[in-house]
Amino acid sequence: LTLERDLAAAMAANELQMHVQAQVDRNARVIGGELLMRWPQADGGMVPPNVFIPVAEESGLIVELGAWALRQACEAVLRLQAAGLAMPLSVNVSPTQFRQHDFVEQVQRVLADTGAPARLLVLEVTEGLLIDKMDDTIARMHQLTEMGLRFSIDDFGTGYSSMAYLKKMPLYELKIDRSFVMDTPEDASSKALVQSILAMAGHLGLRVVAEGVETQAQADFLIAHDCSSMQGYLYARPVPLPALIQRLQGGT
Ligand code: G
Ligand code: G
Ligand code: MN
Ligand code: NA
Repeated sequence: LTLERDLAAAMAANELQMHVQAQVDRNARVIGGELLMRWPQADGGMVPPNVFIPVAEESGLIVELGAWALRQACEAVLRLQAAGLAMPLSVNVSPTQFRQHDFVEQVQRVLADTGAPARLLVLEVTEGLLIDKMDDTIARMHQLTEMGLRFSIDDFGTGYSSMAYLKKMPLYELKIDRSFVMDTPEDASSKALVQSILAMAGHLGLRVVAEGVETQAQADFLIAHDCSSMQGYLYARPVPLPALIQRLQGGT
């Protein structure tokens, strides 16, 4: 309850931040990024999102927080574009946010308000979105896709849903969960899972982002199996947007 109250206060005081973690291609060139929310504390620490996002989900604060995140994403896209670095950015959309009756209108409004191009926004959703009202969810995804937005399945392989949804949903990309990437290339079953996901995505014409890439051996394995892009500490940590722009412009 204290956390919930503090989060609401932090949001009202404009204390939350969005960091961006670069995504790279097989040549380690930055081709996009994921926006990740940060809640800095007065003592210099951070409350991690895996602590406060669930609180926000339960209290309903996620609706306001998610709308803010979407606006931040549009503004980040525009700032990159203005710096001559146009590239798609991904933003996490929680199931509660996606299920708001006016979610499509919210997205329309923020695109109109900011002037951000829809084609540079990728919405990351999880398999949890498909637990109920799958037909409504898919219809809504089609509406957003027609507006130019693209969808990515986050934490792919960790949910309980049937893979039948892969045929029905208008998807752009899968993100291989860090828990699978972590144990490659040493662990035989992780290797087999990652290779299978990459092969399946290839057959379905989906891009794949591998998450949590920390070692060159992991990267080499992923590249050898045609993974389209990588995200992880090996390449970049989540940083404030100006730091990413500086890195890309300065070549540092
Ligand atoms: O940023 P990590 O850096 O710790 O993120 C942890 C978790 O929090 C991830 O599962 C991520 O998807 C989620 N998360 C981070 N930022 C956001 C956000 O803006 N919205 C939602 N819904 N989840 C987020
Ligand atoms: O939205 P999602 O669950 O995919 O959030 C990505 C999470 O993974 C964030 O918490 C981000 O800070 C974290 N992360 C990104 N790269 C790495 C990495 O290389 N190693 C580890 N351990 N975590 C990472
Ligand atoms: Mn994500
Ligand atoms: Na993930």
